[in-house]
Amino acid sequence: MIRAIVFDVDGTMAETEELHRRAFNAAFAEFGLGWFWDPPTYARLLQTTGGRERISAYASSLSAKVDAPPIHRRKTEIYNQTIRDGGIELRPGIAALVDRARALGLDLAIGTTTSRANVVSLLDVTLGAGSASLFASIRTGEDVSAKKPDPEVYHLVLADLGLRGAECLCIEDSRNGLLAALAAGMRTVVTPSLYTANDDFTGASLIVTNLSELRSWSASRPETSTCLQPDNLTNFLAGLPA
Ligand code: XBP
Ligand code: MG
Repeated sequence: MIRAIVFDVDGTMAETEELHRRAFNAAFAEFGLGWFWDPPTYARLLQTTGGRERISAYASSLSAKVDAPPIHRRKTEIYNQTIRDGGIELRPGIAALVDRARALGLDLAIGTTTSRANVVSLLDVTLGAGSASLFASIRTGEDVSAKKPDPEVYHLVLADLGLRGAECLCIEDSRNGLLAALAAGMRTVVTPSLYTANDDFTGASLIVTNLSELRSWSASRPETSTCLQPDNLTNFLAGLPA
């Protein structure tokens, strides 16, 4: 029985990575580092999850010494301002899934590598001011000692919800996120994003271009739904708004 939907944020709820990338570059310019992460470089660097860790890993690769926390704090400020200025929207099907889950009385939760302020800003400007309160648990990179693919963030979410992984459906966009979700025992639907399209999603219950495909997938291929059984998930997906 599915009792909760657990969302990743970056790349899953919204295509945020380009905004993260630009915020990193803006912070680097302010700190006079002379660094610039173009999209191919950023795609490679995303293998290091967590912005602070990404800065440190990049500095190490250049044999450079930097103090990553203040640079990352400034990056987070810039990113938040960008989000709050608008111009970001949820990926297709996310709002419908949130509505449907609420209508069915399922819990909603978030497990993300990014910081809480970034999550709250995104939810405020997309689902509405204060909409973080719709989520029974929001756990972030600030709560963990090891970031995805380590399952720590999802274990915290499950403890908050008082549920087992088998009672939750996770929505992820990246291999590192998928590995974290699977290690926490959750079946996982993957919606590849701009920066993760070439990842290996072995182990996913389902891979869809975006979540608005869930309903038609469920209706058109009932025989393949067995990978998501036994529970109420098939009916849940079939009942999503068109
Ligand atoms: C994606 C990430 C994040 C963002 C930047 O995480 O790796 O680190 O790129 O986040 P997820 P911060 O797998 O949870 O989608 O700079 O705020 O750490
Ligand atoms: Mg992600």
